[in-house]
Amino acid sequence: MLHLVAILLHCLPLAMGHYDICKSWVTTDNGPSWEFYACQPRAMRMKDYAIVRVDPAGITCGDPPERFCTHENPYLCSDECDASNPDLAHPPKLMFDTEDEGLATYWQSVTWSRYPEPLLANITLSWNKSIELTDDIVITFEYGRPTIMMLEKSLDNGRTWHPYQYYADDCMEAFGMPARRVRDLSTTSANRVLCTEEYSRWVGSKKEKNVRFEVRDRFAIFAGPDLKNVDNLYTRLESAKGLKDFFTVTDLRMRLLRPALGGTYVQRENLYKYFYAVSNIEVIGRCKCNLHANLCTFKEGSLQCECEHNTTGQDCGKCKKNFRSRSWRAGSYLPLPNGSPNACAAAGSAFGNCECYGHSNRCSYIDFLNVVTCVSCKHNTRGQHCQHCRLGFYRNGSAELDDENVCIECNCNQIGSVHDRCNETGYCECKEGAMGPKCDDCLPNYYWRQGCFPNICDEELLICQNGGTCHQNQRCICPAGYKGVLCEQSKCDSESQDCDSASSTYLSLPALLLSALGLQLRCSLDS
Ligand SMILES: *[C@@H]1O[C@H](CO)[C@@H](O)[C@H](O)[C@H]1NC(C)=O
Ligand SMILES: *[C@@H]1O[C@H](CO)[C@@H](O)[C@H](O)[C@H]1NC(C)=O
Ligand SMILES: *[C@@H]1O[C@H](CO)[C@@H](O)[C@H](O)[C@H]1NC(C)=O
Ligand SMILES: *[C@@H]1O[C@H](CO)[C@@H](O)[C@H](O)[C@H]1NC(C)=O
Ligand SMILES: *[C@@H]1O[C@H](CO)[C@@H](O)[C@H](O)[C@H]1NC(C)=O
Ligand SMILES: [Ca+2]
Repeated sequence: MLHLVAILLHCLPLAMGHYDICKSWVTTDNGPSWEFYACQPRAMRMKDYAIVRVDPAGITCGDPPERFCTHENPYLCSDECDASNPDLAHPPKLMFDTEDEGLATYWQSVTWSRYPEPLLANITLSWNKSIELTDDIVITFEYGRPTIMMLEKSLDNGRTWHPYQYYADDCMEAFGMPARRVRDLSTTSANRVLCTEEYSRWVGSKKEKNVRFEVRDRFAIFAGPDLKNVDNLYTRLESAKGLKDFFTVTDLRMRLLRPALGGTYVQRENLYKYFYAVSNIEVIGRCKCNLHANLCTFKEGSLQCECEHNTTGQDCGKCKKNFRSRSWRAGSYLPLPNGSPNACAAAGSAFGNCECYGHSNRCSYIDFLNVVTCVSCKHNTRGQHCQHCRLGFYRNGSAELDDENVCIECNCNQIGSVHDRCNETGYCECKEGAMGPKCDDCLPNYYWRQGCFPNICDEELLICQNGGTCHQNQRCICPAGYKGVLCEQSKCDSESQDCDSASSTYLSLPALLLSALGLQLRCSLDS
């Protein structure tokens, strides 16, 4: 049996062949390197991974024990359902077991003893993972298929539900919908939700047991009756809006609304023959990994894609940390035959080219400039790739760009420099009179006092006169009787007694120059 299933899966058009590798090591003109492709996991028997829930409480037969009979043998009601006896119990898990040849095991509901109140049951399968259906969903009913039922699906782990298909022996009466067949759908209506009468009419409970959700017939609309033209199917799945999502589910729910009636009206006098019994629910599909993984494993109670292409998440639905230099995209089936990986851009790769040299681990896409840029550059760096130094810092020429200490503070003297920026060798821009790499020195003939100021006196050109001494180039300390910047002035006013002691012979060159410039030097004129 297992062998048979393996062969069956192998023969499914969407179970094999295409998109089964994510990357390969190839040799090119530039040497060997990885080549990446769109890839997807193999189809699996998804019933093995589903969590099942049957509602309402008490709908499963056997508690208390109950007798029932079949439509074929309506008056021999000697069969018994007893939840406390393993041989007579029919718990939900029997919808998912592997059956021995010929001996069906099944979940069974209570009988319709409360007629005319409807006999309602919900069977919900949850995967906590998006699944892409690759073959028909087949629900096998022992003792007759429901005369009214509905299949619902969820794409968000059961938060919202949508009708998937309606089933009734009379669609108009049950749902107010005309009966349609999936085989009659066209390319533009392949994802239509319809009501079908094909699986609800009474043909004998042994003759037809299956209710289908026809995935293959819908695929056949694009791939041809024998599903040979798979390329066209993949092209359509990629390009037709909503088509891929139509075959994607996280949960399925069978809403059983009225049991098999055996081809007649409900017979009130024998309600023991009305109930639901499901022996198998086959769901063949693959994990949805957005074409970024070819493996899907069962971990910690859930299926998870083994993501490639530097993606991550349960469905490979986002980029890995440090690979977010451009926005995430699903892989694509196109162009045929290998598709496009649409990998997340690795830092420094040809795609996104958003190396941040280790100074940032976040990139952001600026839409209107169409550029990807590093965000919050650290270590005093700045720029699209954190490749420049912040203002007030300069590049250490002997350090690599990814060195944490690549940017050195300029340290310009606040008073001596024009601003706190410096050039590539760390030189600051100095105010007049200042000098040195940091502008903390003064040019010759300047003195430092909260900045550089021109000398007032010195030992060469601006010599203090009349015995005055030069104090720190800032001023002349004049002997008694003299004043002026260079002590060149005699204090020979009316109060002064010693004007005469001044002598023109002491006049030095600068003083003469000053006098030549017409400055009033009263003492020398007086003498
Ligand atoms: C079955 O599920 C539907 C929602 O999909 C809910 O409205 C309904 O009450 C449920 N029926 C039972 C019998 O639990
Ligand atoms: C669903 O799957 C996610 C991711 O694997 C996991 O974190 C979470 O616990 C699962 N939830 C349940 C209810 O199993
Ligand atoms: C993903 O990142 C690794 C480095 O961590 C790199 O070797 C590999 O080529 C990347 N794959 C893709 C598809 O970019
Ligand atoms: C510049 O970088 C080199 C190499 O990392 C380092 O040895 C040197 O100390 C750095 N210079 C300064 C001024 O930080
Ligand atoms: C930086 O400025 C100093 C002093 O002005 C100069 O000698 C040096 O060449 C400049 N360096 C660069 C790279 O411009
Ligand atoms: Ca079974």
